[in-house]
Amino acid sequence: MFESLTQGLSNALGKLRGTTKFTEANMHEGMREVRRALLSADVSLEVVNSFIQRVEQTALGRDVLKSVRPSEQIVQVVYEELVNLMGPVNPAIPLKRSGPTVLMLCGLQGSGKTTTSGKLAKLLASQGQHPLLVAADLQRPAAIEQLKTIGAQLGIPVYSEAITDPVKVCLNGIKEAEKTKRNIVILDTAGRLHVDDALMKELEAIDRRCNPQQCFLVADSLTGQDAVNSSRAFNDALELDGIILTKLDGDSRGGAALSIKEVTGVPIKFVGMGEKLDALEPFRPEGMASRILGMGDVLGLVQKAQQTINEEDAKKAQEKMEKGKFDLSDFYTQLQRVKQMGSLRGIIEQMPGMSQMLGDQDDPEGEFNRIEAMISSMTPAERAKPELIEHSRRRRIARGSGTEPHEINKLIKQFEQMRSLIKGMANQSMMDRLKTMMGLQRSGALNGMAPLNTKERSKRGANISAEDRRKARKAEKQRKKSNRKRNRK
Ligand SMILES: Nc1nc2c(ncn2[C@@H]2O[C@H](COP(=O)(O)OP(=O)(O)O)[C@@H](O)[C@H]2O)c(=O)[nH]1
Ligand SMILES: [Mg+2]
Repeated sequence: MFESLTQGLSNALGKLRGTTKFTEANMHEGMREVRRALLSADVSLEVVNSFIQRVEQTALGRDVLKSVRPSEQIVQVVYEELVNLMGPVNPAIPLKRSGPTVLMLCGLQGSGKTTTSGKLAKLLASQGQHPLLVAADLQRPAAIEQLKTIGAQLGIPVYSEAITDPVKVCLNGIKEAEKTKRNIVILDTAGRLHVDDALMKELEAIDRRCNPQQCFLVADSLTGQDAVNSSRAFNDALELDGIILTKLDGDSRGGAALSIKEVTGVPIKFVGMGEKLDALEPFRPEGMASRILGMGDVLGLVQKAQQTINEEDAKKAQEKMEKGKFDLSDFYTQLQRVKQMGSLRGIIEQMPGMSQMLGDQDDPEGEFNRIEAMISSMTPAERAKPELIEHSRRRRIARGSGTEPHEINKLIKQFEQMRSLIKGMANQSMMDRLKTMMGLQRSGALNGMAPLNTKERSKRGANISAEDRRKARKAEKQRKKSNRKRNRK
């Protein structure tokens, strides 16, 4: 994910790092490189220009040039501005107190609506909700079957009807949810290859008649600026509440991820990270910015780890990692945990230093198993102090694990590098930032999709009269419009 963008930015920022004496001129030069990297990542020109301007202004305003470590400060500023560019976002889905909460998913054909409907249902079900999927794509005959298959896999009911009016299917689906006590309805609507009038009319009719609490656009990140442009069109017609950006797992450039919020005013709320039904994550700009700058996403990793292991364990591992007190035994434990967590590629990318260590393997599973075999052939003393491992020990370990002595050597070298990288990160102020977020996260404040408490819910207007809701929608539309105007400037 984002390989070419990360590479470009790290080259650009790396050059700045090599500078011993900082001046306004060479910072400007460095920013030119950053600009080039963003443009070749297909970030839209207007977004790149305002981004660079903000970074320069902030850096100069903060007197980065006079600071002790100007190059690191600039990385910090770029990180903060990336976060600002993509955020703020609250991926929580407010639930209605009575009656089903309706979520409408729309988007172009092939963007991932049907898959994402299933993923979202799974995520919500895992949080104790009771979703119902509604097959409202009546354009393609196979679409209903596709959703039914997904529903059967997940054990989540799917409502469908052999008629041609999608509005009716949606309305009946909502009635069905009321009857069968499902508290969330997910509408999987039809798409077209391009934005066209017929599609927009159909979607507007569903929006008007079903009055969904949230309307999400599903957009394919691989289509870059096309995704951004079509999002603008969908938002003009439907007042989107959020964007679900799919196929980020295959996106090496990141142009849509970086541009879409700035251009449309609509935040990304979830990201699709793979074809499997568990590959949907609430969007966190901080994690994304860290990943883009090649620093890994410690918090995201910890969140995922918490789903498989207990909190105490995760806290300990996190602290050890931050302090750099982390030996091969810990690493071994981590590897085994990681194996329980699912998609290895994704996890490797989130772990600082890990992707450098494993390289761009086609078969990360196989490489994991080799590393595991090597470490399990070491004695506890060797794991704690890899420097003990000299020639004859190396041969013994290689024989025990069915590998070659030079591979043992390589593993130890790379482990040392990874350890110093993590330790280095711990000294940066960005780490403090992550730690603060960790604190928030433990207290539950970042648990994206947990239903809001009653007080907050009524504040958000989830359970108010139709008249009030209309007024609120009008005001919201106005706000979004002026947002858009501002963003277009
Ligand atoms: N790699 C990857 N593939 C995805 C993701 N989301 C959807 N897809 C694939 O994109 C294709 C189209 O998805 P589908 O849900 O049928 O799109 P729809 O036409 O919008 O309903 C399918 O092959 C999905 O498996 C994702 O996040 N990552
Ligand atoms: Mg579909």
